[in-house]
Amino acid sequence: MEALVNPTDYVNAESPAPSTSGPLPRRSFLKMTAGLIAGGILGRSLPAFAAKLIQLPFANGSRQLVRFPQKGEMILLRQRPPLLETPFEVFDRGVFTPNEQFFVRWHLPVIPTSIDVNTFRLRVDGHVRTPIELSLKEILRQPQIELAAINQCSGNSRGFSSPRVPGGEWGNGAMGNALWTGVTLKSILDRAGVLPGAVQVRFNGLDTGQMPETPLFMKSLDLDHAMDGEVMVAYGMNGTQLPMLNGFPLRLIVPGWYSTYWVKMLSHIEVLDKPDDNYWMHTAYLIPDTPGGTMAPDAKDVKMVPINRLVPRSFITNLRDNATVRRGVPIAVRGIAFGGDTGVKSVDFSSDGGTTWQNAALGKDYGRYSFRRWNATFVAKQPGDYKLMVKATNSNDLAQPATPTWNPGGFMRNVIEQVTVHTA
Ligand SMILES: Nc1nc2c(c(=O)[nH]1)N[C@H]1C(S)=C(S)[C@@H](COP(=O)(O)O)O[C@H]1N2
Ligand SMILES: [Mo]
Repeated sequence: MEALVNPTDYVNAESPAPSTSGPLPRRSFLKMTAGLIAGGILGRSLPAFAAKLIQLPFANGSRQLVRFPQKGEMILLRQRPPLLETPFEVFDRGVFTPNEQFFVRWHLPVIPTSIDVNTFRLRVDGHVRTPIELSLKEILRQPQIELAAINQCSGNSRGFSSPRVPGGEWGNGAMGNALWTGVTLKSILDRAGVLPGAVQVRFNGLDTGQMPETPLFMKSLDLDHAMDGEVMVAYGMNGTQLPMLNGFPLRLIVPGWYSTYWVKMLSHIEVLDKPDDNYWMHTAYLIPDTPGGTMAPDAKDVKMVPINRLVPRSFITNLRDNATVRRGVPIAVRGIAFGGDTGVKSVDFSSDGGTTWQNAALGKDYGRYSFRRWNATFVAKQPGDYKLMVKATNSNDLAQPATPTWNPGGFMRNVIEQVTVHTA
């Protein structure tokens, strides 16, 4: 299988922030995409396996490091459909996650290996005045918007779930932050004209099952949400086109919501006049209707609702569990935080297992849906172990919980993280 694009077209792994400020050059975008027609990305041959192994910090956490087309080194969770996790050290390099190490998650095995950018159409129909089919060129001509937002899988960190639950055992790398460029979903819906009586909008991509009876991966948003002017149809990611595995040529961006709604290779938008009861809305991706989506593992008859808004999280990125630190000198600790469906209000750091907390300094604000850097220092005065903890509080005063979330899907983990270091 040939390489599809020149890897240098993509954001350098070491670069701290995407290169755009101002509109993406539309002409060069289409020129670049034209180059994608030639090759396939998930062709017959499997990606070459590196022998490298890493260990995620839970049972069954042994993983291979692999490379897929348009991707750098990633942690392999599953081959087909691909589930690739971002190696955690990537999050220490900056608040934007490079495209080539942005995590990948698909549900259905048949994913197009090439897209013809000239014939591709986004169809908008259902409960609308005029069903339409938009070419990429037409979408690129619309007013462009840009937004930093975190794409986090509902099941990020599921591998830590205790008791264990079925599902992909991700470490903490099924998340990423990017600068997304595209158009508002509202502007596209307005072109078709939503009719009175519409209640939801459903999204579908180009991926399918092996058998025709496999339900398509479709997700829906309430009409008000879809029309809020923030939900976006994106064609740019960190200043360049989306990698195929992250949804080229178009994907939905639902700022502040779990990425199950961020439909990739978006090809069909359908306005519904009744609530969507398809499998992926009605049966899968449900959480307990409780604060934080948590419940007792043995609880019965818990009311379940579709997963929705992100909750705050924060991580230490420059010190690993078991790291050695020097005694008697200030030690710089840094990491990333996010507020979820709103911004970060504060980040607190503890070097004594949560007995005392200090306010961490916050880095540049790229908007409320973005990762935000934080940093703090501490001095290890006595020899021994130091349990470092970090806790984010968002601007709705929602803070990370001290005890882990549990639910049968292994969704929404956001417990206060800890890293134990010891003096030399
Ligand atoms: N078409 C399509 N879109 C999809 C999915 C999918 O299986 N098919 N999975 C969703 C889920 S559950 C996640 S976590 C994100 C992953 O986005 P990424 O692969 O760009 O990181 O895509 C979402 N959009
Ligand atoms: Mo997901």
